[in-house]
Amino acid sequence: MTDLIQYTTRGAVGLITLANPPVNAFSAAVRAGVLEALEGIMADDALTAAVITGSGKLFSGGADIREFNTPAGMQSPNLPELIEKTEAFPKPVVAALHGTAVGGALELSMACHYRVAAAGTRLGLPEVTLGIVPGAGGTQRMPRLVGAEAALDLIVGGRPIKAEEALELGLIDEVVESDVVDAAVALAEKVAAEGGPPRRTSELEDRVTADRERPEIFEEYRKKMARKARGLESPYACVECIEAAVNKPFAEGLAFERETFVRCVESAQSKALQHAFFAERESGKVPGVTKDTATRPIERAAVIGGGTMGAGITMCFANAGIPVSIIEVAQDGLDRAMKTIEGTYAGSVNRGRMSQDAMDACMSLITPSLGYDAVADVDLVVEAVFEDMSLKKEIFGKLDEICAEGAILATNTSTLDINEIASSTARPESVVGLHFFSPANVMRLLEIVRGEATSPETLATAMRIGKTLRKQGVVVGVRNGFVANGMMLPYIRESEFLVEEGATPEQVDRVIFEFGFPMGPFQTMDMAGLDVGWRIRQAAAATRPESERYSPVADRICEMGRMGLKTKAGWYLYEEGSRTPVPDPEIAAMIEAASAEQGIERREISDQEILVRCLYPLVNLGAGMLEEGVALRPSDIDVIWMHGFGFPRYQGGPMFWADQIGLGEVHRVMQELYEQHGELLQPTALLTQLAQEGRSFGDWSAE
Ligand code: T1G
Repeated sequence: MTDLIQYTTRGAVGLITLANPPVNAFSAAVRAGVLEALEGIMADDALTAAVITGSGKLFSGGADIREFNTPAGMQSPNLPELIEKTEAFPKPVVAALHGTAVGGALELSMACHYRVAAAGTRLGLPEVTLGIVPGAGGTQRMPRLVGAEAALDLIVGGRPIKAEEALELGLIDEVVESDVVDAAVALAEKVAAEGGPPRRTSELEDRVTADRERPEIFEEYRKKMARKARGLESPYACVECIEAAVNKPFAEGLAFERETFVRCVESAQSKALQHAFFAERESGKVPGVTKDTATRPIERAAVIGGGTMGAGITMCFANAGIPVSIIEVAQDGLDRAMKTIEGTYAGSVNRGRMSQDAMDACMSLITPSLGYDAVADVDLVVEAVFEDMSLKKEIFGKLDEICAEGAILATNTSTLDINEIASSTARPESVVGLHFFSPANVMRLLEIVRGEATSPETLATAMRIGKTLRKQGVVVGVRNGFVANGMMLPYIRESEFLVEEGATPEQVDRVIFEFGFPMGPFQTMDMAGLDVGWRIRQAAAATRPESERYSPVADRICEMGRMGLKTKAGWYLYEEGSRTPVPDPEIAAMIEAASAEQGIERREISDQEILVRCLYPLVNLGAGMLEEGVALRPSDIDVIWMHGFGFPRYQGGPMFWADQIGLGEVHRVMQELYEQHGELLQPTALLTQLAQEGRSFGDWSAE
């Protein structure tokens, strides 16, 4: 037997323990080990039952995703075979669940005859998030245990539920506060003593028989899920499998599920979603920082600046249960900040997203403070004042004097040089960038900016606090705009050039929306506020080469006082209380005038050209950042764009998406654009090199 399975007996019960760290994934060896152990229990007349459990912090994270589309993934016994043999086992099999039991792990549990879970165990079928369907009977057994409607929520939603809710639904049989293995052994002995055939889930027909009378639930669910499932295939595949569970005999439903799983797991969407899964985890691996790198405990924090960002960042700490002071220099600013925070929480309570108690608990963790005394005993300060280097340096100088030794000083700057800010302190090794994205209490992306002097300990602490704040942290280097906003520049610039050349803002936005973004560039800019970009362009004006093409349209919109949604006018018009963008003939006329001024003859522009003009330069610049070392790996750039700007996850992020097209083609088009539109679109050396060598970003690494 493999050492990935531990086996022992408890009285007349054979106890099988999964021992495949870190998540007890059902690799080929684990599957073979479980089957071998079951066969041993079958052959031993002294044993009357079996219990399956997991070692470490969880039961199991399910099938081994790294084995997808590999021979190991299909190596017998594959998961469906193991699950079928478990359910057919002649002696009672009880699952003892703790921590997390998801995917194939929950599928195996549903094929066990009984399920006991420790309180708080998370149970779910997240396969839809990987672009597949549960492929080991989950879509057939779940409806038989909890009914089709609950099964739809669990399988199409893909989110785990706690054991207590699972018990109410009928998914499990017991929730225990005591030792879950002891409880499972006791239940196994009890069931064995009662005799009779084990309770097989596939034979439970009451729920599906009742659901067969209500075919409308599936159409109603398809309507309900449409917005969130936009562009996705696997949510609809999940619904079809659950429908099959209700309308077909078990064996036929299982066969339908299997062929649906095979179709999905080989799909481009699933490959992209699997890439996204591993990319998010890879981003936590940073040169010079290991699992053994010491980190500093962050028990108290402070935020400097009570503007939109400062208020949002303050909420991040409160939401994570960390006491936090928010500091402003004037009472009215502080009052405004607290009003913003209270209003945001109240909005969540009104929408039912948060309980009043939870809001009160968060508010109790937030201390408004005038002046800097509050930073004397905190472990981490995040500066979030507006983008002025001299002000930031003055603040960091003060923080350096007042903060305790070892406190980490972070800046939320989105464009300024961390190294220069650090130079205003005597502790540059404790200075790091924590670049949040607006709204900071919602957006998951956190760019962790590593300065030249930032110590591994400071960086490791920043990465850990990012996880504590439930952010998707990505470590980036120092560059104007770092990676996220830096790559936004060509995306926005080309979209503005396109409307001067003949497209309309609404056409560009439609193309990008249809590609899978939540909204296009013009609507995005209106939502974020046009003044942000305007200030950045004004700051950069002095250094912009005369020869460089520049679109004056955005500046002219700002000069009219149109700052986007917040002024009900920007690139679009907005009616009172509405966020729906309405094309404005005045802007269309202004764009046409700008085209004429610049001698640009407007032309019909295809959707494909719009897509390529907006996204290929973004990929090209990403390659440049890899060359510069500002981004550690292509998949980090994918994570940044998925979590920072809503790049559709089922496209895998810009670099993965470009790989699927082929860098030879991307380079060919970039070369054409360069010849047509000038040096801003020159292919970077890395893109050129990879294209010439027939390689992909996926097989490039900085080493
Ligand atoms: N397969 C392979 N590796 C996995 C894995 C999995 N299922 N889950 C996690 N890992 C790796 C992960 O890449 C990381 O690796 C390490 O384990 C720790 O992960 C037939 C076919 C279980 C809640 O979708 O949700 O079953 O970076 O940092 O925060 O229907 O991992 O250390 O090298 O996330 O403690 C369905 C995916 C599979 C669950 C634990 N299962 N995993 O969270 O650890 S498809 C999932 C998770 C399936 C059947 C189908 C989480 C976790 P490294 P981590 P964590």
